[in-house]
Amino acid sequence: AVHSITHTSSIIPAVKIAGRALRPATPAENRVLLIVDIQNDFCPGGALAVPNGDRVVPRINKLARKFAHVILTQDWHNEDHLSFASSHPGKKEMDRIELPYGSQILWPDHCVQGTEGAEFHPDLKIPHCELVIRKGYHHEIDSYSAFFENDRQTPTGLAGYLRERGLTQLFVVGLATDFCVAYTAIDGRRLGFDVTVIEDSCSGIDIDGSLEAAWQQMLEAGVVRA
Ligand code: VGL
Ligand code: ZN
Repeated sequence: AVHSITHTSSIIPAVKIAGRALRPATPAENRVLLIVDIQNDFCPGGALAVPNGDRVVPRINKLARKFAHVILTQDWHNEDHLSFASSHPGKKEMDRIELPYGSQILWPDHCVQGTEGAEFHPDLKIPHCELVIRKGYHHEIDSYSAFFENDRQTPTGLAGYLRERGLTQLFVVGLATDFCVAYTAIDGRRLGFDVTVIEDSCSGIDIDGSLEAAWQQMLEAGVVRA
């Protein structure tokens, strides 16, 4: 099996997470770094700024250099997306509404396709990123997870990509811990991937205890907190 081969001549340094050295990366390796939504609108000054959202950027840049495989996600909404409070007269930001797929928090307009707010943070430097998964472009469905829209059924295509390429160990970082990171990590487990969330390279929104609840759910799903 691939995991039992010892590679001695790897040019890519071994990854250390929480002080633990993992196997050195090789062309055959199956680890992938999934970087969630490092976009201007989720950073200070943006439309849906996550506290300290930009603080994770240099950490993620550094971490990414140790991964042979890196994938980015990009929240990518239509202008009048149903998850925006502005699409619901009489509602305000952070109100909740019921949609066919469940409860939906109404967000400020953010990450609108083609806008500067939807661009990746300018300091994010991941030249070897091999795939960008865009999500949230179906008008009536929000999409937190990199795998499925919030109906938990409409796929983004990421699972197929990972399976076809033999990438089975996911390391998830980015914004926001309690929404897109958590949904991605939990769906990854549901689909049978090994999932580790690297906490110091994430930042949360934390609405009504959502950060603690998200960690609880991630741990219950078998996500490793590193
Ligand atoms: C996100 C709320 C709305 C996220 C995206 O990236 O966590 N949160 N859209
Ligand atoms: Zn969004």
